Amino acid sequence: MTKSSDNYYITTPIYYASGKPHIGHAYTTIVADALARFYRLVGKRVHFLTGTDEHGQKVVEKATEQGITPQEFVDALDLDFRALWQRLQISNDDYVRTTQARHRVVVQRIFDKLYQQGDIYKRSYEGHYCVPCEAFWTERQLTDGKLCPDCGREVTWLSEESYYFRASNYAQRLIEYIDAHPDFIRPVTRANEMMSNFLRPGLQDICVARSSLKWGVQVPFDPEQVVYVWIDALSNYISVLGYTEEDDSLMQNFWPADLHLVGKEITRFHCIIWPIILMALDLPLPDTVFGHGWLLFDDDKMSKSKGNIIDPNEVIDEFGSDALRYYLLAKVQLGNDANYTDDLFTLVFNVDLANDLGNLLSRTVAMIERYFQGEVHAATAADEADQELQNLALATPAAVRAAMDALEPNTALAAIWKLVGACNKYIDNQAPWALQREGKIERLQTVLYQLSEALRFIGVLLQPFLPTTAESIFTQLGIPDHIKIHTWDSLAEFGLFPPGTVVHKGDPLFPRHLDTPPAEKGNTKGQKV
Ligand code: ME8
Repeated sequence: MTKSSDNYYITTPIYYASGKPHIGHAYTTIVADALARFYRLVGKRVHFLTGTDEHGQKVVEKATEQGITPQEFVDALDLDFRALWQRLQISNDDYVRTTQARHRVVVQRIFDKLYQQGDIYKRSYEGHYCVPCEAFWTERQLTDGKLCPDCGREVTWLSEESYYFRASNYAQRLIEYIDAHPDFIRPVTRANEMMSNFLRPGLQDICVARSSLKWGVQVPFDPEQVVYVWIDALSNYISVLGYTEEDDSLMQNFWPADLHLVGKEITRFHCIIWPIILMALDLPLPDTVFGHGWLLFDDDKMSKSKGNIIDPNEVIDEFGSDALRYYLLAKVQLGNDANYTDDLFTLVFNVDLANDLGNLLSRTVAMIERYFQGEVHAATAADEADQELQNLALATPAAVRAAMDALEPNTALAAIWKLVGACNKYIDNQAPWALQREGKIERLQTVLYQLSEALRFIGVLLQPFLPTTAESIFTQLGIPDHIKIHTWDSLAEFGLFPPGTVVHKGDPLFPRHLDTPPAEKGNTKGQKV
């Protein structure tokens, strides 16, 4: 069986369960969620995976500091991650933890198979090692001859007997693969980086098991050794699909993945180590690995090891989950770095969400209540302005689809906001209050019908991005669930909104924030902690 193009498999990195989730983790997961929801909306069968990476030295150290076992430590963090995903309405279909038995057995089988076929061998090794990043570096890669090129901390010298993967055997095949598959590594700048920094200079064999580690998956034929982080972590993408299990229907249906969405700092692992493991296992490679940019704070990367972290829970407490989703989806271009500041967040909240979208819904619903006791009446003859609004609404789904296919959620939201803007302009130009004053009731009914229908389009289109808001739009418009006009297919026609529907004004979607940004009120959100 080969994977159907109707099936879509998307993954986030599995996040280290060594510290609380921060806004960087939220960013990747929200983007993946918007894509997963979008492809479900257009009718694909989606498998969306996220999870936590729970092994490694850092976990042992942190657990020891707290006087608890590594398992207790990761169990507590797992709850934090899951709680955040729930608050952010993340619609993952599965959640993997590398401490789960289903994952461990697959890692062991993979390790065993690669050893049996000669891709993994044992030798002793000495090298520069960065404990926080859990990575070995060559002399050449170090900054100033002693610092980790990723986090800038001092490395230590480590010597031990370990298992190695013969990466060098696969380098040429991988170079040819990347050359032949321009969509495999995106954006293209990352593909160029991979080629010039790592592949063309020649691949060194990769350490895949360590005797100095105690917290991890045991090497099946050598209990002194533990599988080193990357083979363990990367295998999650297939361990959850039941690779090597008797029932491999998930594997058949969803592998290869359509998209591994990752931060740019781990592109290397996903575009070099993972593909060669897959080649060695004789499995197809994922369609795309996308290495997105970083959210920066004061132009510096937010990260647990640097301690300059923004807690997404605080942002949600203050502005709501959809506001955070909107900001990260609409104001960050996937692939580029972006600065996060409280001031910018508040501005975007007030302008795009409270003013543009929130007001559009509340004034439309308020006018229908004021002029027609809440009832939406049928439209009569459409004039040029009506036609223009209708044409834009009908063109927007294709624009959103093209943007999502191109992995540009910001462009998709810009297209939706163009429609929102056109609706607001339509209200200003049509001036329903004047139509009422002048007794032009039929025209008034038409204008309010056009707006209700355009808002239905906006509600449908917003579902993947702002799920709570989309639901509120449907509720306030009075669209009952059983009428199937919130589906993607229903956007093929403008005019499906049923006349006679009664709208219900609800709470404002986004109550305006007049406050000073939270950081200035003594709250630490957005400050280095
Ligand atoms: O690397 N901006 O886990 P991790 C944007 N366990 N995204 C950010 C970010 C920031 N400032 N900080 C983190 C690991 N991220 C491994 C992955 S996968 C088989 C194993 C996001 O907890 C981004 O997706 O350090 C980044 O790649 C990931 O979190 C790193 O999470």
